[in-house]
Amino acid sequence: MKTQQIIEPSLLFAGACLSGEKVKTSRKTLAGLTGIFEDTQAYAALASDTPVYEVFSFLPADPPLPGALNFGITKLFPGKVGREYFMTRGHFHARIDCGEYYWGLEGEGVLLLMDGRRVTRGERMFPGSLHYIPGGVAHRVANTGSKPLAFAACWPSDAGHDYDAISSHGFSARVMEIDETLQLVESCTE
Ligand code: S6P
Ligand code: ZN
Repeated sequence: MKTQQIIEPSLLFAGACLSGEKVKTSRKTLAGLTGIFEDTQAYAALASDTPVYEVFSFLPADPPLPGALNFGITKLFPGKVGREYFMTRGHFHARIDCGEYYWGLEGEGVLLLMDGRRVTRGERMFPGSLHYIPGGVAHRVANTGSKPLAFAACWPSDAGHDYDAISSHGFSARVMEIDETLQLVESCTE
């Protein structure tokens, strides 16, 4: 009888933590989010080194390969700039046909989804929520709770990121606290 050794996995995904030798970490502070929040005075009054989010990702194909899948966990801290909740930068995929899955692990928030005609909708995120993001749809997450919001993501390795369209025009709606209530407010600036 021929036997083989059963090996340990090279990645661990426990709770909201991703670990493994090849996991990369990136961190975003307020300094890296210039121009995305509506209230520029409130933004300027906050410490620029305030942590906003961390991304732990496993990118199996370097360079990217059609068919290969990336996996990542984003941990988005609670906070607000003026009345607007801390959020990710947001992006379209450079390869516009590439979709993505997001799913909620910890905390609560809102996933903003904006299509190519700049129509934006918001989906509630919570532990166990699952979100399919079709190709051609920009995505951004806001933490609307008082604890860190963690979500996992899986996307094609060759999707790429297009941040320029969002840097120039933003999303057409913002996740804000108005009169102590969570609101999705349509922007009139873009
Ligand atoms: C990648 C995926 C996520 C985000 C992360 C940070 O396609 O959507 O891993 O990169 O949530 O958001 P952003 O908009 O700063 O890349
Ligand atoms: Zn994406």
